[in-house]
Amino acid sequence: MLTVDEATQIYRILKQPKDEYLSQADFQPVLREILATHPGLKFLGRSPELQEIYAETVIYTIFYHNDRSGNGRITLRDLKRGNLIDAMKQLEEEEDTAKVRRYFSIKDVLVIYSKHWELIIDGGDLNSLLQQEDLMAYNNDALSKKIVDRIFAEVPTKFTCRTPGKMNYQDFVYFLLAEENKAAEASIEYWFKCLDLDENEMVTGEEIGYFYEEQMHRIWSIGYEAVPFQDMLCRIIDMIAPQRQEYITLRDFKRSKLSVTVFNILFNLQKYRAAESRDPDEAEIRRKRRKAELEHPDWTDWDHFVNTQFPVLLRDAQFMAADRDPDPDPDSDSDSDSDSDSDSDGIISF
Ligand SMILES: [Ca+2]
Repeated sequence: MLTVDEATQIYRILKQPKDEYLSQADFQPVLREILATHPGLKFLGRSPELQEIYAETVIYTIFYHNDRSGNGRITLRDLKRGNLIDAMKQLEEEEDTAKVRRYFSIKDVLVIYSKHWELIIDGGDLNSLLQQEDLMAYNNDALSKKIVDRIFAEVPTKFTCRTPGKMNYQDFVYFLLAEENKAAEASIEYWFKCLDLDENEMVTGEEIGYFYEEQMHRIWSIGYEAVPFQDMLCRIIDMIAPQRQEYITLRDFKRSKLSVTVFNILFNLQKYRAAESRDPDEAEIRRKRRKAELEHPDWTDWDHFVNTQFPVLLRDAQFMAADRDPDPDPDSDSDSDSDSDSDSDGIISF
């Protein structure tokens, strides 16, 4: 009998016999096994809540990148096309999940979860829902209303949340990966759908104008000079260099190295400002980013995001722990292990 390739073997083991795809539920046993056995996740054993956050977040991240039809199913073809199998193999050999980077990094999970938690007024948990106003507040009101309207109209992805007008944790994870990992294939598709108002698979000057109009007002409102629309349209066409001058296709966006810049120009005020500002603080952030890019040429936007946000998260977690318990009782039975690393201690307290 001929031996089958690795992807096919894993696919057959994980899927339900009657199905020709993998569902999120098929990954639950995999995550349970990883949580029970992986040395880098041992410290999560003390917190069932964090174990659940880890499993859910990893599964959503896997589906964001690999469920290419957006119907909650990963086919064998999707699995062969993506990099999930490689990441699973790497996870087996690597004690530090952060080194695997894709899908399974505990750092990624904690950054994602903390971003969700930050947006919920009065704190929340995995089951807390977000509404449109909450998402508008993301990253200091970075996004335009028009783009958030498109997200809540469920144009780029159908929400799995059953409460109308609300976004659940999975829907938020999809948004965050699209926003902070804009160059990923799934993200370019996400934003392309948002921009393509009439869903004819082309983004025209008129559609660009619809989004840029609001952005121009926002740029003015913070005291910056906004590039007039026609000039900006020419710049965008130059940056994307589409096959046809009249419109931009998904393929044009995927081929261009400047799609992320264009998306930020059209609907993200903070990222637009960060790129354009002469403010010394912004210049310092850009300098640090360039340094990190030289040191880690293989990092994606997502890796840069996680590595900037994680230290902030640890610092905040430590503040919060100190605030909650300003005078810890020295007689109390502390369960802190001397063998756990400092990162894990910080994480546990958040
Ligand atoms: Ca269109």
